[in-house]
Amino acid sequence: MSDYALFLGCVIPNRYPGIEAAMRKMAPSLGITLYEMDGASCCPAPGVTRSFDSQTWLTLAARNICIAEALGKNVLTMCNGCYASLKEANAILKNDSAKREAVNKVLSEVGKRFRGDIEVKHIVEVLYNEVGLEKIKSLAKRRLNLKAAVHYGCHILKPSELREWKSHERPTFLDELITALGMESVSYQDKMMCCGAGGGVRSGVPEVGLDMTREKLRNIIRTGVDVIVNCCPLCHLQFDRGQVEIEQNMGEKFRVPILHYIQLLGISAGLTLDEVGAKAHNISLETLASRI
Ligand code: 9S8
Ligand code: 9S8
Ligand code: COM
Repeated sequence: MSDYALFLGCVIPNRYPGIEAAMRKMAPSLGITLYEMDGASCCPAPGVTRSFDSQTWLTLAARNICIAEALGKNVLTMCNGCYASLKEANAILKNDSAKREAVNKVLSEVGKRFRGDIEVKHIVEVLYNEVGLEKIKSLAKRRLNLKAAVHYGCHILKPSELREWKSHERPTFLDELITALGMESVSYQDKMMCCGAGGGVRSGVPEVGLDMTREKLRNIIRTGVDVIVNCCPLCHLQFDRGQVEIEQNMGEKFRVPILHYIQLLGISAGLTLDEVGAKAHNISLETLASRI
């Protein structure tokens, strides 16, 4: 049994509550007990806040980490961006006493102090390294006759010195998690390319972001997949909502269903499309209904 403090971030509770629902419903069978991080804020988003003011970024991230420290639990996140902020801030604060003291001076005003005694983990990391592929296979009750295109996203892989994956250029962990469910994971051109949303691009220069998303979608669609699987709610948003935006603004229609891996695992273990939050998706999951 592993205990984790669940860090939701912003996009999951506000846009895709089904990702949280799938996580909570799957936790018992994964041997995970979740604890609530009351009072947690935005992580804050690494590619945005950190780029503007790294001191503010570090302090806000430290405040969130303190909530998990008070629970005495490691942090579990389902978002690449939240993983990046909290994992990197945690490493900086553990190793740099001057930065730690500066942050703690501010945190003392709200009665908090960074101690440095917990770890930050991504759900995919926990599934691959701790739960393990054999256990995942045993949970896959439904045989999903689906072909998937995996999108890793940037922050789950880089910076490589703070990520323990075997390869950061040609990773396979997410593909292996897919094939463990009896599905096929295809290779496609520029698989490791950014979705187009990160670093504030989705908000600041949406046409640039959508141009990148369209390129990825074109490369993916050529392989004839049924679904795009991600492990980051911002990538999820960019591919899901982005398809509607591309159709409206660029006149190109794709309509490929998008699933976060924890939703896919949930469906494979017997959850309904409704239970993993299908209604919140812009691109209907109905095409999957007949295949599962
Ligand atoms: S929180 Fe606020 S904007 Fe976001 S989802 Fe993930 S990155 Fe952290
Ligand atoms: S890719 Fe590039 S920066 Fe990031 S992780 Fe999630 S959003 Fe999509
Ligand atoms: C991407 C997060 S997951 S951010 O937009 O780069 O901050």
